[in-house]
Amino acid sequence: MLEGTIVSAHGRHYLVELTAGETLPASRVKRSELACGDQVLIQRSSDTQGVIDLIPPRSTLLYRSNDFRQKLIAANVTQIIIVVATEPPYSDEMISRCIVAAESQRMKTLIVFNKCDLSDRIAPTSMALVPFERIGYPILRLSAHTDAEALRPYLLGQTSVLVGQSGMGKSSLTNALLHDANALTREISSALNSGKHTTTHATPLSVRRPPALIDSPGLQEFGLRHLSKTPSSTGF
Ligand SMILES: Nc1nc2c(ncn2[C@@H]2O[C@H](COP(=O)(O)OP(=O)(O)O)[C@@H](O)[C@H]2O)c(=O)[nH]1
Ligand SMILES: [Mg+2]
Repeated sequence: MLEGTIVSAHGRHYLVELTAGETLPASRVKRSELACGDQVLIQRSSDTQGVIDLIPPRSTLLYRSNDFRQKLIAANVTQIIIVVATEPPYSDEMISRCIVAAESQRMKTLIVFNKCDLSDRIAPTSMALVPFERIGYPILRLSAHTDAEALRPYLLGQTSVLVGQSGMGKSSLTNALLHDANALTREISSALNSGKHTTTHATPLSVRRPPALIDSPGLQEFGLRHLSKTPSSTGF
């Protein structure tokens, strides 16, 4: 039995990074869903394929849900990084929902205000973020194109997931901070897309440590059906 971490999830097909550093495509026999960041035990079924056998308990699980289904975003993360930008327009409600999801799992929250190189657009976005800053959520202003490194100190000692709407710059930040991210993206595509399974949704991409950083597909909505409004279950 080998130990590993799920670094990519496509339906029931996963890519697992083994403790020795090798990545292995793997499937899951049972129906339960797994997420990027899950620590698993895996059995090799061939030189190039594994079967996930056991998922030890998760310390945190970030997911969204509506009346019909739930969608896992990341497991075992300690910090949620909400990415917004000068453009395209973003939704305040989405930020609030991400914060609620993070608080319910007792995760740290950081808001990254990206694309600050587009200086003529900074002012209105800054104003819109003031309420979040006032209630205590740190806001880091940067540009993934010119100073993504500003984010690196915040990643130290944390396992982080980047969340936010599509187009905000999550993948740009990931690529800028993780040198092998592009290579790993290609590796994941070829490992998971070969064969009969076609990709039906974007891949959450988690990349080799350090820093432990998980990219995620753009959110259109963040349903919180699984949380009740009472203080005890949300942690507020
Ligand atoms: N000007 C500018 N454009 C950016 C920056 N970061 C990302 N972009 C652009 O925004 C678009 C969406 O970026 P992407 O990383 O794919 O966003 P994602 O959907 O959140 O992963 C791309 O065209 C990027 O080149 C930035 O810091 N400045
Ligand atoms: Mg992306």
